[in-house]
Amino acid sequence: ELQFPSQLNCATELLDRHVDEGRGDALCIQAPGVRWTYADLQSQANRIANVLVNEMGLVPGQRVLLRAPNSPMLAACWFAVMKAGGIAVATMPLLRAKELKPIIEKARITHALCDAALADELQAAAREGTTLRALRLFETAAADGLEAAMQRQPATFRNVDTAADDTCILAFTSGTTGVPKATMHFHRDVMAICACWPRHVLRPQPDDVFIGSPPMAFTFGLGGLLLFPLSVGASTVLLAKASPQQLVDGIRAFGATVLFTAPTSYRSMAVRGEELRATKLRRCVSAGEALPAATRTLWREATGIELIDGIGATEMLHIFISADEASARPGATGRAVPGYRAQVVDEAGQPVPPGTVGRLAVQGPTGCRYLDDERQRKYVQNGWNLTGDAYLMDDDGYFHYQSRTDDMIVSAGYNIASPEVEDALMLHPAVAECGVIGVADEERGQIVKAFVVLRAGFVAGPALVKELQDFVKQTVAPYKYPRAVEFLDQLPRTETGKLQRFRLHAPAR
Ligand code: 3SK
Repeated sequence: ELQFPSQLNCATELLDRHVDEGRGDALCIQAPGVRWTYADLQSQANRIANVLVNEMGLVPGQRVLLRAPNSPMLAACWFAVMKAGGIAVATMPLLRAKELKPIIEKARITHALCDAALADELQAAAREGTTLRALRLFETAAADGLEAAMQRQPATFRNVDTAADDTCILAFTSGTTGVPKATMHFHRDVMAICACWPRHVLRPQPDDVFIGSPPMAFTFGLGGLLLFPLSVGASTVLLAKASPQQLVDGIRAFGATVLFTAPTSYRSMAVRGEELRATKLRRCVSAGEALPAATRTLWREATGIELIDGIGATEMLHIFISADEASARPGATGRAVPGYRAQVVDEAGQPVPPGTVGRLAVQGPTGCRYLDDERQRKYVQNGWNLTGDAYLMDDDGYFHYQSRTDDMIVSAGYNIASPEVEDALMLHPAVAECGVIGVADEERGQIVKAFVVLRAGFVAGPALVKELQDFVKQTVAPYKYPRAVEFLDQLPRTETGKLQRFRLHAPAR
C-alpha cells in the first residue's frame, strides 16, 4: 500500500525536487519556439505563484480556473496554483460561456488565468455575475497581463505546506445528464497516480520525450503529458494543436519517444507509419475511448509498435486497467494496474463469474469524490467505484470492454452527454423536440446522432442539417455537434412522456 507523509505538496515532489537534487538544467518542457529546463519551469511557476498571492490575493484553498490549450505557460500556471495551495480547475479550451458559467458557479471559482486568445467566452461568462473576482490573461504583451506581472515578482516562492489530503484539483466531467460534476483530488492522489500506472506499465526513463493530444483539462492529458514525465525527470512536448498530422510532425521535430492519444488519432496517423518508423517513437498509449482490435493491428503493422491500452476515469484521476506491450491481449483493455483492484458486478453489486458481462467496479489509492453531488452515492457503492462501463473479465483476469452503461457518448476521446446536445438543439427555432444518442462509427468509435422533430413550417433537408450542426457548434463546444441528423415525426416516449433514448438505437422504431 502507498504511504504518504501527512504534509505533502505535489509541486515540491514533481518539480522542485529535481532542481533541489541538481537536475535543474535537464530539459523539461518543449513547444514550438520554447525549450524550458526544470529550473526554467520552476522560476516561471514561482513568479506566477507570487502574482497569484501578492497581486491577485489568492489564499490557500481558493479555486483557480485555468483556460488555455496545452502550452508551457499552462503547465507553469498549473504548478503555480499547486505551490500557492490553490485548487486548479483546468477547463477544456473549446468550452463556451454557456458551459463555463456552471463550472465557475459549481467550483466557486475566485481566480482565473486565461490565454488571451480564449478570453472572450470567459469574460462573457463572468459578466453574468459569478464568484470570479480576479482574472489575468497570458500570452499577451499587455501591461496588465500575466507576463508583465511576472516580471515584477521574484523567481523564488516558498510552497504552501499543504496536507496530503488537501484538494488540489477539481476535474469536471459532464455527466450523463449534462449537469457538470466536479471530482475532487488531493495532493496525495496526484502522487499516487504517478506511483501506479507509469511505474508498473509505462516504466518511462529520464531520457524519454512525451508528446500527445489530450488537453491538460482532461486528466488523461494532465497525467500523460505533465505529471508522468516530470515524475521521472523526463521531458514533455506541449502542443496547442495536436491533430494527427501535427502529432506526426511533432514526433519528428522534437524526437518524441512516448505518445499519448486516442484510437481515432492512431487510425489517422497510421497512414504515415513508414515515416514514424524512422523516428525515435517507441511507446504508444491509447485511452479515452475503447480500442478496437483492428486499430491495434493497424498500428502495429504500420509502425512496428504494439499499443499500450488503458481505461481510466476522471473520477479515478487516471488509468486503472491496462496492459503493457508484452502482456497485451487483443480485444482486452488489460488487467487491474498494481495498486488497484477491479471486478465485474451485477446490479446488486455482487461479483459475477468470469465471462459474464456486468458493471465494472474499481478500488484503489484514488477514487471518486464528487463536490456536493448526490450522484456520489451512485458512483461509489460499498467502497467500489462504478465507472459506468460494462465489461467482462476472462479467466486470466483480463477485462474486455462491452459498452457504456449510461447515456454518455464517447466520440474520438471526448465525453459528450446526450442531454447537453439536446438542450443546444432545442434553442433552434426549427426544433420542436429532439433526442440524441451515440452511434457506432469506424473512425471516431461513436458519433453524436440527433433525431429531430421539426416545428410546422420548417423543411427537412441537407440545408437544415447543416444549419442545425453549425448552430450547435456555436452554442456549445464544437466537438459536441451532431455529425448525423435524422428527422422524425415523433420521438419514442414513455407514457409519462420521458424520452426513451434506447429506442432511438433500434432499427425498427
Ligand atoms: O480512459 C479514460 O477515459 C481516462 C479518463 C481519465 C483519465 C485517464 C483516462 C485514460
